[in-house]
Amino acid sequence: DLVPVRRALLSVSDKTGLIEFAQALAARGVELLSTGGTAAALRGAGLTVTDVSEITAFPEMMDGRVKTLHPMVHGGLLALRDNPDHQQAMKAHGIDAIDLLVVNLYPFEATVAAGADYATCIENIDIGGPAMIRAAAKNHGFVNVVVDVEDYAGLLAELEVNEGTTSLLYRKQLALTAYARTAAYDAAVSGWMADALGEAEPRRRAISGTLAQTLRYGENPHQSAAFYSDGSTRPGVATAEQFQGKALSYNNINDTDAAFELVAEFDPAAGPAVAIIKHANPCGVARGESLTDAYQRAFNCDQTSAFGGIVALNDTLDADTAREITKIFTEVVIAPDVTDEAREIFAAKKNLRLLTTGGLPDVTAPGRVWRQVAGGYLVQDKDNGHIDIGDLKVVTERAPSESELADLLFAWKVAKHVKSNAIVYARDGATVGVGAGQMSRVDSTRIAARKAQDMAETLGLATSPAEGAVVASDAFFPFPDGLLTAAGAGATAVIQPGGSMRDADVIAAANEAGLAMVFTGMRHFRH
Ligand code: 93A
Repeated sequence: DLVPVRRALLSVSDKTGLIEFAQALAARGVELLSTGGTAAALRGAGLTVTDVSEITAFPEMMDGRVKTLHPMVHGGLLALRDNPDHQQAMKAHGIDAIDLLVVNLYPFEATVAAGADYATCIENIDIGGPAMIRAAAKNHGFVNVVVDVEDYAGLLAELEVNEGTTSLLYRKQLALTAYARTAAYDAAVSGWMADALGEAEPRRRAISGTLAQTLRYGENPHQSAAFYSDGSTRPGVATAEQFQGKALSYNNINDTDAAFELVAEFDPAAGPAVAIIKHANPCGVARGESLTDAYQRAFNCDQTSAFGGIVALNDTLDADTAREITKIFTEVVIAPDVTDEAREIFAAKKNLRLLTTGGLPDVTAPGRVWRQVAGGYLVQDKDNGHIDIGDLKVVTERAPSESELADLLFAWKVAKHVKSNAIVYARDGATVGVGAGQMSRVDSTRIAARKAQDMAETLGLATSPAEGAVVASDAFFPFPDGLLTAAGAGATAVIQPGGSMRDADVIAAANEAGLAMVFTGMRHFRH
């Protein structure tokens, strides 16, 4: 299955590394064909090149829209070398085989990212490039296709090892990369068109991405897994820079995402905040006087669960906080930035992964989320719902105090990131009990109260921190029971969407218990 590389077509927009690569091919006696700009660059470096327009006997025309779309090119890429009919057709039409295609596409994604106007974006949709890539990839039995500057060295190494030929396995790997590239390219075009149309509905969006990382395994060791990037430049786990520690696992990536998306709810201009995540749910979230203080308060919420957790910070990781974090085993720390001193402190902990993102994402920005079900995908807008004080409706006789209000809004932001049914007790800008993922709301309420009691025992507090705390519920209380459980644990104020058929009963129960309660009118289910 070794096939010699004798004739190559090079047509690249990104000319990085082109000359050295083409020189190495020429040194192997490979004949070079090329399109306008690429040919000019190669000639400029003293290489001998045949213009594609010479082979097609057509000039490049219509602003370059038609340059390689021709049977002399596509026949050379698609002909089966071992098929007599194909060989006969090549002979009859004077088509020579092309063994290597090197293409990188018009920079459509970069053009869009630079904010170019509509017509410029349209002109940057490459047609001939993807057509050639797909043709060469289809014919990987005989043809090599390179779509990434990063793969130049690999191809030269393959030619070196195999004395001017390539193996079928290698060509298959190139073809796989090639189709991933054209799929991502078309997804980018489709996504841009959806934005340009103001397409609110997500259903027209293509689901695609480029392979970012092959993972050791999935949620469990018997599941294989990979991480795909959707090309977004938004700060987050997909775009973060990793400083140390082994590669992230599937669960790490999922948990790190949950941690960072949660902490991004807290604008660093309003003060430091820290979230600690276990199994995609927060086991402690807090604001603080300093980042260290916020970390300690988040940690105190549930010291047991925080062991082996994922820590997200809304501001630059400093030395004091780094020192505090390294006191227990932590899997991953993600922050917008890190000081040199903090990095040094972390360097001593070889297994701790440190990620920086360069900033926080805008949690109110629109986005879409996908979930796979058997036989299809569910697509929805990202939950970027946001509540301000002005949106709250006081429904009880007693209105919340100023400090209760601040805690209610804090707890509400946290509850948005807790799996339903979510119940969050909070006090002085820190969670003191989280009930997550239960099938009944009253169970989540009981668990959250129990966690607050555990916190009191761990820290040696005289009373449960749920006493005098506020409570957030991600969806309405269908009956007074959950609310009464919270009141029984000592909560003084409640935030919830409202909208239950029994709202009147729940409000009456709140009044009787002396609770202040506000309705948000917005629900935050998270499944
Ligand atoms: O406008 S195109 O879609 N029409 C074509 O026939 C065609 N063939 C190659 N763009 C086409 N290309 C692209 O031109 C390649 O994908 C590559 O990105 C670029 C290289 O042009 P040049 O060699 O003139 O710099």
